[in-house]
Amino acid sequence: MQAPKLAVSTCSRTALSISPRIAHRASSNMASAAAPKYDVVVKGDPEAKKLGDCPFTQRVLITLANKGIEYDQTYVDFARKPDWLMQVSGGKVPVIRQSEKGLNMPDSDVIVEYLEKEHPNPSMKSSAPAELGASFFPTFINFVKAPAEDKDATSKMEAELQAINDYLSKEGNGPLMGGANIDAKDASLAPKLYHACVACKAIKGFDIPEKYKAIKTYFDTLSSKPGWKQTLPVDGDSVIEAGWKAKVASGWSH
Ligand SMILES: N[C@@H](CCC(=O)N[C@@H](CS)C(=O)NCC(=O)O)C(=O)O
Repeated sequence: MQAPKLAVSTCSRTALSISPRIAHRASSNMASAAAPKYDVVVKGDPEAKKLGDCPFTQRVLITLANKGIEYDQTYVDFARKPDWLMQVSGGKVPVIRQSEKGLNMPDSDVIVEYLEKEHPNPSMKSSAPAELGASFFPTFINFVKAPAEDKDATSKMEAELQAINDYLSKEGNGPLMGGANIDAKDASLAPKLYHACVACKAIKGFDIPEKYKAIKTYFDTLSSKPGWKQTLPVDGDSVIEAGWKAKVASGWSH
């Protein structure tokens, strides 16, 4: 995990009130009623209060759910980003806020490290190798944008998936990176891997869980965990699919 990149900053509370918020019950292991509640700024539909597609936000939501921390969500329509979000994070989500502490913290790397320090139980520290999946997201983006004849992009993508599949299949490992429980590696990697499964099937006709059995088991196991389904886009895989199709068509790079 990287060192914190950004200091905690404050922003206008009047501006914050314009965004609809919705409460989330993370799990049965609730924080005490007196504890200040986190508000997570997410991509989504502020009118319908629907969570959209962002693997970095999902990482933070999974972390909160897994630690049994109650939170609200503030939905931001990316076509109409509020000024306060531009000031706090340059327009990116996730951001976590806690009005009582004047906390406005962007960047999932920083946020999950902060949550682990503030809420050490249950620990989500991972014993999986730091390098496992470290290049997965850029490799996937390169692959999903590449023409079918780009064999290099294909073999790099397959190597990433094979390494993940091999690690999960090793005796004593799996079904999740954290074994039976979600750990920090799962919270970080699973949303990216899920985006890759959906986008690769829709755009490249490449069915990842079909080819890599431990990855299939991985998602079957995640589905039974609190904090997985509730942190995926409310309108389902079509949202992820449409997002990646638009990114590929625009020549986007991360
Ligand atoms: N390094 C950041 C990346 C966050 C990020 O890129 N979020 C995307 C959404 S998934 C975003 O807000 N992009 C701004 C935009 O598309 O306008 C983190 O880990 O939180």
